[in-house]
Amino acid sequence: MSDVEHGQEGLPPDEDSVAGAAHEDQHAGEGDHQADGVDGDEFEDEDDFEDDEDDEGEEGAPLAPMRCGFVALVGAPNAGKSTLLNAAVGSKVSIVSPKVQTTRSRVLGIGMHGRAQILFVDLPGIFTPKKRLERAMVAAAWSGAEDADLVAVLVDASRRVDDDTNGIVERLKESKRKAILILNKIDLIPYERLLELAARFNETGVFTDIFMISALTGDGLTDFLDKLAARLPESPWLYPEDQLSDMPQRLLAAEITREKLFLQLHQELPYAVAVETEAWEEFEDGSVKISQIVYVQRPNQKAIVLGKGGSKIKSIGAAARVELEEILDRRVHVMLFVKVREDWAEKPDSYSQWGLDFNA
Ligand SMILES: Nc1nc2c(ncn2[C@@H]2O[C@H](COP(=O)(O)OP(=O)(O)OP(=O)(O)O)[C@@H](O)[C@H]2O)c(=O)[nH]1
Ligand SMILES: [Mg+2]
Repeated sequence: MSDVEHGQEGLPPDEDSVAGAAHEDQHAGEGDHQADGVDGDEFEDEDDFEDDEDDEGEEGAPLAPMRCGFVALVGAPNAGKSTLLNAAVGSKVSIVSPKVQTTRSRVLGIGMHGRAQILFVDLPGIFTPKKRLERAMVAAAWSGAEDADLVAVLVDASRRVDDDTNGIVERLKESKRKAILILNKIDLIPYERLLELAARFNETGVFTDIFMISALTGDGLTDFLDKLAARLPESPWLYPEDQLSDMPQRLLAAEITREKLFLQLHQELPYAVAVETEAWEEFEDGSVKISQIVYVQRPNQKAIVLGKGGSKIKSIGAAARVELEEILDRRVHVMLFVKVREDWAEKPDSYSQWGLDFNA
């Protein structure tokens, strides 16, 4: 048996969640709060928008100016960048796993926060790369940081400050680039430890602000988003307000399957896989059939990914289907084919589809 197919058993979605609905909920909760608070002390010297008669709220009160800008999320692998992006957007846009180096390329997440459209740029973790793919990932992270209006450095506060994080701070310092520090995972540690960490990073002179949050529980998130929104340049929004990302659906679907591979495989295997959506067929009953190729690098890896009697790939496909049904809000069939392609990580076309630089 060379390939395994499955997914025909797809069930109708049992949840109403639509990708676009999350934003609407978020708006409902945050609109008032934004209008009277966000621009407070930090932008007193900006436009006197009370003079602008066109920019009035329903009761004649002036609306805060529209803001929009890119915020790059950088940090060592596993700091919680993708978790934060999803929490800020209010929907699953970027994949998350307990393993390092989950994110491989830039992922845009569009967060609406009152009158601000915060364009979060989730990036691969920054570490010392050895392989070609790793070099491309780290290069993408730094170029994402360079292109952004604001750089936010995420640190896993529950762990010892590692060399990767120190290296990031050092490079920002050398380039004289100011950044925002986010101490994440505060649900895991006592407050005293946070204060020590904050003092330590404050001494570097790189950070204009320090926030303490839990991307997982949402603790500290609203305050962080309020302050961040106020920092963005005045600008019309660049995307429709119900859009969550610029990622094509085929790529998102491939990423969801890759997340399930990361969650269900171990040791070096997650790093040996790549996923490509090969076909996307829509049916009259509203369902969609998504066919994907899971590339591995060696025949023995293929055997593990398939599992006994195809059980592993079946369970990976089922998990992907459940999540895709939730995201796409319709019935989904996922067909996975496992193929050995020894050199997928050495082929330029793999890199171009993820927006990575093959020669980084
Ligand atoms: N306890 C706790 N866990 C968190 C928090 N934020 C993220 N995590 C967990 O940390 C792990 C890594 O999260 P990711 O969001 O994938 O981290 P990342 O920085 O995007 O990692 P890479 O893409 O590999 O660079 C996952 O298991 C998350 O559930 C947090 O605030 N508290
Ligand atoms: Mg990530």
